[in-house]
Amino acid sequence: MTASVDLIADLAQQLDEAETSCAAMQRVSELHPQLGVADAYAIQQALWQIKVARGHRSAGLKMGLTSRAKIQQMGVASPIYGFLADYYALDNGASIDTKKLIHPRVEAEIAFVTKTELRGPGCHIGDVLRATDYVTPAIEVIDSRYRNFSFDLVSVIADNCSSCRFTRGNIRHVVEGLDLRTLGVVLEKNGAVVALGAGAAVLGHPAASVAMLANMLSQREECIPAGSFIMTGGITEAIAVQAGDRVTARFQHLGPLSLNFG
Ligand code: OOG
Ligand code: MG
Repeated sequence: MTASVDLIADLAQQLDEAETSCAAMQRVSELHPQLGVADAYAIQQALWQIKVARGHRSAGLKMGLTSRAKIQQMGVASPIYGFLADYYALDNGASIDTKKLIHPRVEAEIAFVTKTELRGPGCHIGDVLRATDYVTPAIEVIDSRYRNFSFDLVSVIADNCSSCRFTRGNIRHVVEGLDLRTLGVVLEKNGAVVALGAGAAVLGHPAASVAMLANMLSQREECIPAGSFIMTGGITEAIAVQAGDRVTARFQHLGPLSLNFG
């Protein structure tokens, strides 16, 4: 780490303000080119502490940039992780006020809920499937706090991986008998198909994304606790939305989810 505690706190504050005031900011790596990945996760942690101090609680964890479609769209080729705060969570079918967001995009994701702890290093797909309580579909709404939705690895990690809102299914699907690699998803905007893919787009198998999360967390002596909700990353490229749009993600076997933007 190169950044001082004060700089980390200051950048977390700026990112939080960009979110709450809906005003895009300059990338942290432009403001401070010396920042590295460890600094970026420290800024993300400081941002989390700001939310906690405001009374928010954890709603789980997420992985990002885990599919080729996402990597190509954003130009950043390294998986990343971030936190999910309770106020991100929306009911299926909810309406989202776009005036409270900067430039939202939606993603279709497969999510896991764990029943036992997962700890790296060396965590693999088999460990994840054994530790899985159930899987459920999710739509994530991302909203980069950076101008033009443009960032590099350090900047997007600091910005908690553009996390903003999500909705998830409430039916619990056991993994036994589900092939998460061939499980298809069709993403629609205003009734038209805008993207489609299958679970294998995410690191070959969405459970590999959870394993990678456990392995990444082990680098800072942390684990995925039992009972965690984890989003594994967008299967397709993210789709920009604006007021008046309705988005539906239709997951094979897992059912549909929708969000409305007003
Ligand atoms: C970063 C967050 C990526 C995903 O599912 O890949 C992400 C971004 O693209 O803004 O959430
Ligand atoms: Mg995502």
